[in-house]
Amino acid sequence: MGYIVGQITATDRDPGVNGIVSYYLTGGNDNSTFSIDSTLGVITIAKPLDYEQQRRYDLIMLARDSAPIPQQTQQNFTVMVTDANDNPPVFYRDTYTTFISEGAVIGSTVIEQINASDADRGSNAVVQYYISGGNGSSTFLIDQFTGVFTSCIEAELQRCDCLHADSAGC
Ligand SMILES: [Ca+2]
Ligand SMILES: [Ca+2]
Ligand SMILES: [Ca+2]
Repeated sequence: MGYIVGQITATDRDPGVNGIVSYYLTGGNDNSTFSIDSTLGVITIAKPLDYEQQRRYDLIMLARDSAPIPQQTQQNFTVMVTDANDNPPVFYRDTYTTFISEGAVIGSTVIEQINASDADRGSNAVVQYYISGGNGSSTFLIDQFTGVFTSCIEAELQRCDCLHADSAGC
């Protein structure tokens, strides 16, 4: 807030008070998000911007002289809001619980898929998945991109320290 978005200037050829210009924001200023210095024409942010709420503002500016019967001119000023990475990924479910037989085949899917969404845009919204704890002996793997859980698959045995003592290579 207080960040300068831009400045508008207008000239008026009349001398004296008839040529002193003041600036006003007369339209498109949704939720009073912007303010303008009426003397300098400097436009600043008055309320926090939120790309996820509003991406564009079509402001209408007015330059008016100070004559008793003033003259004025209107100008459009478009503000495009760009995305910042201000949202974390959110899982679709609070918890995931699954039951797996101790005789399950290595490489079988444990949970169909875990999924999270991210309200940002572009690379700010690309979600990758990791197991960050509770996976002692690297019993499980997660596909970083799809979120699919599996028990250790045979091709990964060299980097999986499998719990199954009877599994080849472990
Ligand atoms: Ca936001
Ligand atoms: Ca994000
Ligand atoms: Ca954002």
